[in-house]
Amino acid sequence: MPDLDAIADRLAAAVEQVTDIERFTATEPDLTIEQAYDVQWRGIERRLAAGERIVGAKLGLTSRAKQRQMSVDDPLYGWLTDAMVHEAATPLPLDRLIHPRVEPEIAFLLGEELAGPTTVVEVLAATEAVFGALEVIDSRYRDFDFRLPDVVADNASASAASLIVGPVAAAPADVGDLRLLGCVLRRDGELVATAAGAAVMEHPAAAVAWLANRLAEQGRTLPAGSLILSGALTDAVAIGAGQTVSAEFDGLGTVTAAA
Ligand code: 0L1
Ligand code: MG
Repeated sequence: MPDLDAIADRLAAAVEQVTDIERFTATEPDLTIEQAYDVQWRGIERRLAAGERIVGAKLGLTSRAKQRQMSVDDPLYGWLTDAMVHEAATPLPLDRLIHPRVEPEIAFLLGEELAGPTTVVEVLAATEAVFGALEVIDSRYRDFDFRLPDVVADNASASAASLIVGPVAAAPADVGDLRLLGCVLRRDGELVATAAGAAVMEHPAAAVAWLANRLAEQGRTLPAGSLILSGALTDAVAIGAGQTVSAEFDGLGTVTAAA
């Protein structure tokens, strides 16, 4: 059995030292997904012990294209803490990041506890507001080269990452069909990608439902007040010193990350 504590230590050191590492599955091919979630949770416990607080969760691999790349049929999840919430006006701390990439997402703020089994309709009913958001992911692994257990252990590429929440909070009923909600992604003002909400599991709320259902297998729920990043609408775009990445969301304003 892989030494889960040693893997958690190695990941924590890589965050602390801002160094990339080889994926664990290169030497531990038997590392399972459940063991990887165990490692992930050990990393979150360290953050909690250091005074951080869980504010929500994130989903990744929510598009069929990314799932095919990784040869999986399901998304994955990680946890968000208060230390990961980044103010749009503040430049990203590039000295804490290895190879950051930015991706536009629809964020859900839960007004009520969400417990699985649940559905898209129930997720929308439990949602107080949706926001446009940018997630800044940053894998611990050299060249973003990982297998599924590696990326799960690395908190779904959010071990050192952050999120920026957009300026408009809208009740789901006021934004219309989230599957059709459009997004335009630009880097330094130049168009990089366009997408609609359906890029995320055909409905971003389906990703939130998947998460609640997955957590229910462990007897866990998503409490009221949770902020959930439902998954990337487009491919992630690299950001470097002096660059800005902005996402314009239909009805939800524009969110900008500056480095
Ligand atoms: O938030 C994400 O979609 C990232 C999930 C992990 C895969 C990656 O780092 O590309
Ligand atoms: Mg993401």
